[in-house]
Amino acid sequence: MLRRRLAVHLLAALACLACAQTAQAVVLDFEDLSCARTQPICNVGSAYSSKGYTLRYAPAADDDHPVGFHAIGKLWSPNVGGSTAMLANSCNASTTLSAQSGKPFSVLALDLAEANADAPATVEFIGTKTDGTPVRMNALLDGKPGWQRVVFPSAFYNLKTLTWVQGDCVNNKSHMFDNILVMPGIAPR
Ligand SMILES: [Ca+2]
Ligand SMILES: [Ca+2]
Repeated sequence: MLRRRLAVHLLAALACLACAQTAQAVVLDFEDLSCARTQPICNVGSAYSSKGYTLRYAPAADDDHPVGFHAIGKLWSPNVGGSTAMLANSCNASTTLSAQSGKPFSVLALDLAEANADAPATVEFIGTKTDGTPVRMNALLDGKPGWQRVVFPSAFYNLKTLTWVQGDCVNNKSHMFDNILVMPGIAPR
């Protein structure tokens, strides 16, 4: 009887754990940007907040006409599949993700695609750990129209910020992004 009760307790605890983890993980999917439902591309400003996280756009230092983030809709033909996505819409602009709570967060995955379906591109991700240490990873876009999923290694858990830079539009073409899977920081073992 005791053993059975223990098993029930364990099952309940495991179910709760799974429950809590799914509840805490969120996907930033940009589907709330309604202007992209009727326009191929629309300006959404220099910051976007959703589900406890914020993305900030910063133009390159020499950019005289920064234009901010733009939502990309299904009418934008390189957006294969047509799910609303996000574009830092100027060359060398950076995008920085942080948690609104100011607490550490973990980035698990996101999707990238060629913004103009034109050429391969490299996107460098730079995470900043809570102690200020940087972690880096490059993602290579294959140059073919359509989305690729980037899965981050555990070095990208427990970040203060995650930054990545738009292509220079000359040697490195621009990308758009969608479906950022994030969750609160995972305590190191
Ligand atoms: Ca989307
Ligand atoms: Ca592609």
